[in-house]
Amino acid sequence: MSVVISGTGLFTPPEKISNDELVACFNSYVDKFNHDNEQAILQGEVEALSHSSSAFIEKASGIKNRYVMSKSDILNVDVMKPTFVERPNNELSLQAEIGVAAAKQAMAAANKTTADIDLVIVACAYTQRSYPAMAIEIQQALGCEGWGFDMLVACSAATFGIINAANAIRSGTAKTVLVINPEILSPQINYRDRDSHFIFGDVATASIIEDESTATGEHVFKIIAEQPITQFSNNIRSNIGYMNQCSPDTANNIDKYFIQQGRKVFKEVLPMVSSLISSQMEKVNLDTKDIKRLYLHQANINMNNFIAKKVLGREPSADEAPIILDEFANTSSAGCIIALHKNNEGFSSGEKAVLCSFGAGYSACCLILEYA
Ligand code: CO8
Repeated sequence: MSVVISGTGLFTPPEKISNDELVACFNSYVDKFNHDNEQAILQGEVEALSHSSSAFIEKASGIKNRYVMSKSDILNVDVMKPTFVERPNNELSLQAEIGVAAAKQAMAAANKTTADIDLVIVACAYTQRSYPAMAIEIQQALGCEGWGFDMLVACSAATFGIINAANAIRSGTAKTVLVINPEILSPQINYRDRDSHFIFGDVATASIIEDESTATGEHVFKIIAEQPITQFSNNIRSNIGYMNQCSPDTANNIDKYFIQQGRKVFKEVLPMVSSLISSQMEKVNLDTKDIKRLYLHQANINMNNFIAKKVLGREPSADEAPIILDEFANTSSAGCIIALHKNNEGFSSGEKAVLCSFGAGYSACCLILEYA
């Protein structure tokens, strides 16, 4: 049996924020903070804040823009977070809504109807609530039978989700699986933190996973090798969670937002990912010249160029290691799926690609794909 990815979908949020817009708001906040704390700063009791810069953001990360589900209050210096009207229980949740939009595209690309789907996996960095599962809400919204569950593995959720889907197909508990990555990340960003205010955007992606014998999509990728790995690290962490309300003194501290030691992550994750990809290529006897394209997790352009150079043994071209960071920013688990979705043309049967995620946990996952 060969399991394939037979279709993908991408939901792009309605609003976008350029680096210049984000930096203008951040710098207004900094000026206000420094003005309001002028005396304390002069007396050395409070540290003055520094401006952010679009040039730094683009050079350090490759990010020029990000899409968000709710823009206006992110750029309101008195709020600096997205605001959403809470929906009643009888309305589709926001996260389910964007998941459904991406799922419909993936099903159309794979020539599948809701009657074909017998497992829905929602795999992402955060779910809007713990239960009922987002996957079960989406299953009902689409009208699918079978079963569904949610799983969280931060930036590696999509690839871990695809592996879970493949294993369900191999074990016979499902035939055609919808893996959805509705990443609403803007609520977890500390927009008052210069080091991280620019990193993330919102998006949703989806993939159809099935046995090769039933696949009729235009672009079908066979999974010929796969390996997830994890290794505990506090270098990317958020302490947000359902128990926060039980510790009211610390419930709103900044550790409840996304926090990372970016340099350490860079240094520790690079060798982990390079050796993971090499080991999977070895498993199926592939050489650097055999890889046509690398669909890498999209956190940082310099990181991706480094990994692609290591895997290919030369500077990667834009076609060999597509970057979507400039338009979408870091979209956690969805990043490598966006790269695949937007760059699935130009393959001949038998050509190989690498789909690889890496991120918080640490977690990483490499799939070697063969164009069917
Ligand atoms: N504007 C101007 N200057 C700045 C800014 C800014 N916005 N930010 C920092 N600087 C300054 C710093 O203060 C520093 O100054 P100095 O040298 O005087 O100390 C200088 O610029 C350099 O700072 P850094 O060393 O931090 O800059 P880097 O070149 O390392 O770039 C990055 C920072 C872009 C964060 C980079 O380290 C990076 O991308 N690292 C890898 C991160 C990564 O891969 N993370 C994993 C992905 S996250 C993930 O897994 C998802 C988690 C779950 C989702 C969460 C949703 C919210």
